[in-house]
Amino acid sequence: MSMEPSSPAGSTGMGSESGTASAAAVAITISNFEYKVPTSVAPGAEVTVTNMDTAEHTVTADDGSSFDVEVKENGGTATFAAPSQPGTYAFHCKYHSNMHGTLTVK
Ligand SMILES: [Cu+2]
Repeated sequence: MSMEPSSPAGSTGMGSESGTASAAAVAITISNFEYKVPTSVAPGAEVTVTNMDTAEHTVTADDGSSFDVEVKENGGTATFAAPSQPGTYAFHCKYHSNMHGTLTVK
């Protein structure tokens, strides 16, 4: 019973038809101590992070300044603005040093 359906609530569409916020809204999901990150996000896009784990996590840019949010456990969310400069931004969790991800802005 631990397998999730592959696409529970439309964060993976390639711009097919999903309504209002066309290019801006993107989502990162944290579950099982792993980040699930979109392939890329637009510069300055609003990124919503949802934490499905039972431990609190953070999304903290390795460069220490691009973004840094804490995300409460059990479905908590946090929002940050993607960097305005295109590039590849590595990030990590402050609490779990084995958690890493990459945000590609372009
Ligand atoms: Cu963590």
